[in-house]
Amino acid sequence: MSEGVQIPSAFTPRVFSGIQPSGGLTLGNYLGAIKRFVDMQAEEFETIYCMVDLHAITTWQDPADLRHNTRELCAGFIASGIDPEQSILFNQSQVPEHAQLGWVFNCVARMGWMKRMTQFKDKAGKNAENASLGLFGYPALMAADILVYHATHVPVGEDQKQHLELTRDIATKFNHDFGVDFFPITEPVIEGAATRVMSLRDGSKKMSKSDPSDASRINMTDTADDIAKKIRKAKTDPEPLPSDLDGLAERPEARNLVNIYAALSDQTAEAAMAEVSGKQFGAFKPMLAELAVEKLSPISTEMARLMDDQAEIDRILARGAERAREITAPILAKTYDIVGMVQS
Ligand code: AQP
Repeated sequence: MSEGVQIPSAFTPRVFSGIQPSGGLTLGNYLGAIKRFVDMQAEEFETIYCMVDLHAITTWQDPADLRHNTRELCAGFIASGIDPEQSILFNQSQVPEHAQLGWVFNCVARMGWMKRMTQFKDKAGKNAENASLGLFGYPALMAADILVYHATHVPVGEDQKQHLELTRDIATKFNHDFGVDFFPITEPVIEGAATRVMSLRDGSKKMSKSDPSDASRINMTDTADDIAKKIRKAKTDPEPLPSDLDGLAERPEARNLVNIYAALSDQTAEAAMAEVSGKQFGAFKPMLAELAVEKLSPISTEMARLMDDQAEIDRILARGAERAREITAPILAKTYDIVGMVQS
């Protein structure tokens, strides 16, 4: 069982999480989310993992790219260790109950709550008037993604914490408004040494698949040479690594590389720091590059192999959607009943 994970007793321990096919998978997605997805699959949870394509279109996606990225993401999940027999693996648009419950939650969530969401502000930037309505409503759909399974636990990176709090607020308000105890109050699972992997070019910015600079991120499909080059060129400072983590407090780029090293070597940041303290970046970066290549190359090789048989990926997604709907259809039907929709 992951550290600190509480199981609310009335609901089946069930994990849901998703990733947007809005680009290729990054090291941030892998360390912040997918590694945890794999750990939780090995524990006593039902695990449900989704390619959230309805979320992806909240910003412009070229249709051919979206199709490719969805299949590649599915390959990335499997290559990283998600077993499509053990877990339910599918893309969101094939399970209509996500969008249907999302509409109900649009009517539960309050404008004031949504306006406080920092990710909307970050993603909409200075041109918020021109952002899609979907981008603004994104967190209500995310609450539906989770609660349409009565999921009890959601492994995510640090950036999703506020959306998880909103999911809890929506569940609480729904239960209160209708006098029921129908939706669980979901626990976020934000664990590991790299819950927020930062850009390799700017330690104040999250590593992101849609960052215009490819040098800012490590893609899960990067070659060994690309990975080594990007780490070699990663922004750092001239000082050697300090003796403890406190010494990294004002050095975000150095802290980021140490966190990545820790997460890739399955250590705490403290243990990794003890191993690398005093090293110059000239010595530390090759160590990190070697470790990253050792851990990521088998995944990218397997992704490429899986992408050779896209019909098989589509079969996995269709089967996953069918299994998902066995859970979502009765939960949506009960929600409609609670709300007072006549279903004849
Ligand atoms: N840099 C990161 N560090 C740790 N975790 C991260 N995650 C994303 N980036 C990092 C986690 O990955 C999961 C899926 O995220 P997502 O793709 O659905 O959305 P996102 O957080 O908006 O990711 P990106 O890469 O920044 O996508 P774009 O560029 O399209 O907006 C989540 O659990 C997230 O926390």
